[in-house]
Amino acid sequence: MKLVMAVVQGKDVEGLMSALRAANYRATQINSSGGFLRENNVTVMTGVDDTQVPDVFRLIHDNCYTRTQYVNPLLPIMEPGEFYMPNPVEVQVGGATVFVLPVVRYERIMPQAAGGARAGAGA
Ligand code: 2BA
Repeated sequence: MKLVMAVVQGKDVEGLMSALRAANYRATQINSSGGFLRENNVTVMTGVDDTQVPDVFRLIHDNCYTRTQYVNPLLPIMEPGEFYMPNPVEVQVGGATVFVLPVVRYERIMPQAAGGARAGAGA
């Protein structure tokens, strides 16, 4: 089994999650942000059989798009009276940054409450 972790742009996450659901993959999304742009992105985690990894990559490929963003570089150290005109730098972000990790153990722990009642359901 493998854990596929994909860092995707927020604009693409709904499409990707719908495609994963439609193909019967379980997935979890975690809000994250990139260390470079400091903008919100989303990390999608899905645990799948080894043989399903290429299919998950296909769904990511089909639903995540490359976009151009502009970053303002950090201000340089300036002498009094110096003038600095920031020059935004263009960067290409995504489709997706994907990591594939081996899973040592996968378990869904689903104990039933005593007597079949739902825990915390009240008296
Ligand atoms: P960010 O760190 O905000 O990076 C956004 C985009 O800025 C990157 O797009 C890349 O085009 C550019 N960039 C990042 N670091 C740079 C640097 N030191 N110098 C010049 N340009 C730089 P992507 O490569 O598509 O990455 C999108 C997001 O994926 C990243 O957002 C980050 O959240 C995640 N990511 C990328 N590589 C990663 C890695 N090795 N480990 C963990 N997360 C990663």
